Parts: sequence; C-alpha cells; structure tokens
Amino acid sequence: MRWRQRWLGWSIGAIALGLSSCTTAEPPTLSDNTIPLGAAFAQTGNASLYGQESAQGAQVAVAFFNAQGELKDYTLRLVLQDTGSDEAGAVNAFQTLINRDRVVGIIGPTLSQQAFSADPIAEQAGVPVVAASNTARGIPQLGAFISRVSAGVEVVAPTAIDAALVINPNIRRVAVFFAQDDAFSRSETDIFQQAIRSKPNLELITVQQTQTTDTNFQAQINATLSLNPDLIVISGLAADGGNLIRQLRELGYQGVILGGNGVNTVNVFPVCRRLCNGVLVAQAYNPENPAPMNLKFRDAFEAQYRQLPSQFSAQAFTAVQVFAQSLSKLSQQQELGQLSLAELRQALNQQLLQDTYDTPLGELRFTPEGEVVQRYFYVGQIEMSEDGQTGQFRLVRQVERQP
Ligand code: 1QQ
Repeated sequence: MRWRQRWLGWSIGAIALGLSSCTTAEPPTLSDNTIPLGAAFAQTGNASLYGQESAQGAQVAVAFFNAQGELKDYTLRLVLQDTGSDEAGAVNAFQTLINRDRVVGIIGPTLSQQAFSADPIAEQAGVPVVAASNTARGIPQLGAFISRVSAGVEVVAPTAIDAALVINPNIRRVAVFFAQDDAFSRSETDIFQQAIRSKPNLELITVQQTQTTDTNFQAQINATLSLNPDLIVISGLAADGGNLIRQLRELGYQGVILGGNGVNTVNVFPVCRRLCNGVLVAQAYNPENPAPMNLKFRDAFEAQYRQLPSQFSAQAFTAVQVFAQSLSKLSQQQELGQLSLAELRQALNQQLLQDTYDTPLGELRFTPEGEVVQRYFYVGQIEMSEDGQTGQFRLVRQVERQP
C-alpha cells in the first residue's frame, strides 16, 4: 500500500514535470506563416506629431511589400505599440513587443530621448532595432543590434546653415535656441553651433535654452531681439518649436528662421499657421526624389491618405523595406520557421546590415556599426497659403554628400 502510494506520487510528479516542461517550451517561432514586425511609435503626447506620420508610412509599407509578394510564403504583420512621448512608455512598448508579441525586429522608438532608454533593452534581448526617426549622435553606437535609416544631425544640419547663407548672403549675427530637456535637440544644436562657428563671417551672438514643455518664450525672445540677430536657428520639437516661431514673428522678428528636424512635419503648420511662412528646414527626404521606389511609395501613400508623404513617413517605410528585403533574402537561404526566435533575430540583424537598398530616400546602406549611409540631403522652405490653413515644404536646395 505504502509503495503503491509512493509510486503514485512519483508518477504524478513525473506527469507534472512533463506538463510544466510543455508549458515552458518555446511556442513556434512563426505561426500561420506570419512574421510579426514591431513598430514602437508615439501615438499619444507631444511626439505623436511625428509618431503618427511614422505609423502611416510603416502601414503603407507592410501592405505594399505583402501585395508585392516580397516574402513569398510569408506575410508580414505590423504590430504597433504606442510609446507615448516619454522614456517609460518606450521601455514598456519595447518589452511588450519583445516578450509578448515575439516580434522579429523593432522599428522605432520615435524620439532619440526615448531610444537612449529603450534600445539597451532590445540590445540585451538580441532583437534588431532599426530607428526611423532618431537623429541624435550616438544612436547606432548603442549596440550591435541597433541601426537607423534616419540620417544623423551631423550630416543633415550643416547643410541648412549653408542654405540660409545662399538665400541671404548678408547674414552676420546668429542666435540659437534649443530645448535643453531633449537629447535630439541638444545634439542638433551642437552641430548647428559648430557650423556657425566655422563660418568666418558669422557671429554666434546668443544661445537660449528652452524646454519642450514651454509654451511661452517671451523672455528669451526679448533678450535675443535686443541683440539684433539676422538669423535664428531653432532645435526643439514640433509643438514648442512651432510656438517659438509664431511668437518670434508676433514680437516683430523679421529675419531668417531656420529649424531643424523637430519642425520637419506638416503638423507644425497648425501651430504657427501663416507665421510659419518662409522658415527653412533641414531635411533627409524630398518627395520629388525620382528614385523608382519613391514613386511607388508616393503612389501608395497618396492613394491612402490623399496627401504627399513627409520625411517621417518615408523613413518608416524605408525601415519596413529594410526588414522585408532582409527577411526575403534570409528565407532564400533557410526555412525561417525552423530557426528559434533568437536565431532568427540574430540572423536578421546580420543580414540587414549587409545589404544595399533602393528606397524612397534613394540608395541606402549601413556602416558595420549600423549608421545609415545616404547620398542626398535637402533644405525645404515652408510655404503657407494666404489664410494659413494649408502649407507645404518647397525644396530650395539639394546637397550631395561626398562618400
Ligand atoms: C529625434 C528627432 C525628433 C525631432 C523627431 C522624432 O529627430 O528625436 O531624434
């Protein structure tokens, strides 16, 4: 009797062990021949002014590459998680995508300020991240799994200072504003300030600090206008940047205004309206780029949204393209579903860093570190309608970067 009980106990224990090893076993890497690709973009808060444009570009891309049969037996599925506009939201979105949604890679997050917190989590987990809107210095250097298709401030910003001088060769006195609570803005202002100092004819007359949460800039503007600037250079995000532009004009400034990547969205138009008119903006995308993939992208985007795509949509499309084409190449070498998820993520990261891509941004490739190598950059100028209700970026300059 006693033995029998003991045997029963052992068997139950063995069954329990068996069951528990069943429940902890890895689920299949890909179910239903669907490949989940993560997108971590701000859909709420201040940064959603960029994140919504990014999400639109990524959605258009997934539909486009699926329709094209890029992945043959597989379908790409975009899993979008809202990062909100702060670091904690981005960390959460990354954790959910990595552990619950079991994505093969992540596009995002929206802000560089978020990337410095969230990217180390993906790096630790061995999940490839392709940033589509992070332009601060140091993003690709966050790890072997981190790369970007959004060209950095060091290549985009100096072009814009040159353009301002072409438009008005009489510029001498330059004032700089930057949002000191944002990693991208701090990084971009460093580059702008270096570019200004490198021009013998320019004098940097003041550097004013703001916050991305500020709505009133009167004190800094009054201090600046008393110094008679010919050019004001702004590094901030869309809402604060747009308000600053509006208040500069309202307080009587008539000189040239140059904005960085933070004001590179049509979503600043409702903030400064007619007063956005004439602002110069450094850009990494030109909707008129004749690259074949840009024509396809524009068609697909316009069919869905009835407007021209912005840089943030184009860069998000490009990030999806990088993943889709790399997965396609990998699947020609091996059966993707037979790899463990960790192996697939690792192989995908290696593959994507090797290829060259014909994208809406033109031809792209990566350095071994994951920094994007892109050939053309642009300076746009905001052109608003008389009533200030609609606007566009008009191309004023294209610059080819020496390889
Ligand atoms: C960054 C940026 C922002 C202005 C747009 C998302 O470039 O945070 O890196």
